Amino acid sequence: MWRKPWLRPICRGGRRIGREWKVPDPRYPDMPDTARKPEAPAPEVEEGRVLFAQPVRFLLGVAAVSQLPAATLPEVAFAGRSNVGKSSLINALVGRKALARTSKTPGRTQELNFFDLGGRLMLVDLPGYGYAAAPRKKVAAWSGLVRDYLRGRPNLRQVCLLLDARHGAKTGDLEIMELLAGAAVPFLPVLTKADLLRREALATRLAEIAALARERRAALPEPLVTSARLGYGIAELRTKLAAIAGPPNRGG
Ligand SMILES: Nc1nc2c(ncn2[C@@H]2O[C@H](COP(=O)(O)OP(=O)(O)OP(=O)(O)O)[C@@H](O)[C@H]2O)c(=O)[nH]1
Ligand SMILES: [Mg+2]
Repeated sequence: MWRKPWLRPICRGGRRIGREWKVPDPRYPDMPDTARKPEAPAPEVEEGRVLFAQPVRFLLGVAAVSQLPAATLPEVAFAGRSNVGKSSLINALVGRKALARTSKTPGRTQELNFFDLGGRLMLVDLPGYGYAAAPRKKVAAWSGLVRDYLRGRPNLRQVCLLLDARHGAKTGDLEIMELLAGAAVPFLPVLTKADLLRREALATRLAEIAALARERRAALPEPLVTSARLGYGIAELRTKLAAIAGPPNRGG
């Protein structure tokens, strides 16, 4: 039936590579010949992925220290200036678009919002600081609440301190770093919105923050570069947070 057998591979979508004709594997029609099976992720990366694939639920919003939930799970809080991208980063981590509410205008998050991740880790979305346009009384109340929480929470294992990659660390950030050092709570500097900077500017900013972190007692090594918009650094942050989460709930 094939009068011109050399045309057979071409008719089947094949092409010549070196001296051989290759016909695509019909099971993987889009896979290029050079595609190899992707390497399996490192076990700790896999742990991070599994942790953040757990169901996550909004537990409660807290406007006063007296309303804080029981300090049972290991906790990680997301702190930073207003509009730095705290709520967006939490959404990127858990792979949900609008679990934590985000907004273009600063001052969106006005309470401490607690999210229970699979009964293994509590994520806490904090109101931002440094938002001058909000009523003064309100700002004082938020920052008082955030400070009291950061100082006195026994199960707070780590703070992700978010810094806008375009602006770096400002006065409010340095104050929080001092407070955390005083409370012996470790913090991880996390640069956000990396998609808005060129590569060179980002490298300079990262070096600057790494140097600043080296001088702080409470800083964890290796600041992280992230973009909630593009998903940069999200798997890395998941991996780091998996190291402080509680053990998987077996059989339940
Ligand atoms: N380009 C870019 N924009 C981002 C990124 N992450 C957040 N944003 C934007 O930054 C704005 C603020 O984001 P939020 O997540 O609400 O910031 P927040 O720190 O929770 O703000 P407050 O709750 O007001 O303290 C929104 O318009 C987001 O879309 C990012 O990775 N890249
Ligand atoms: Mg927010």
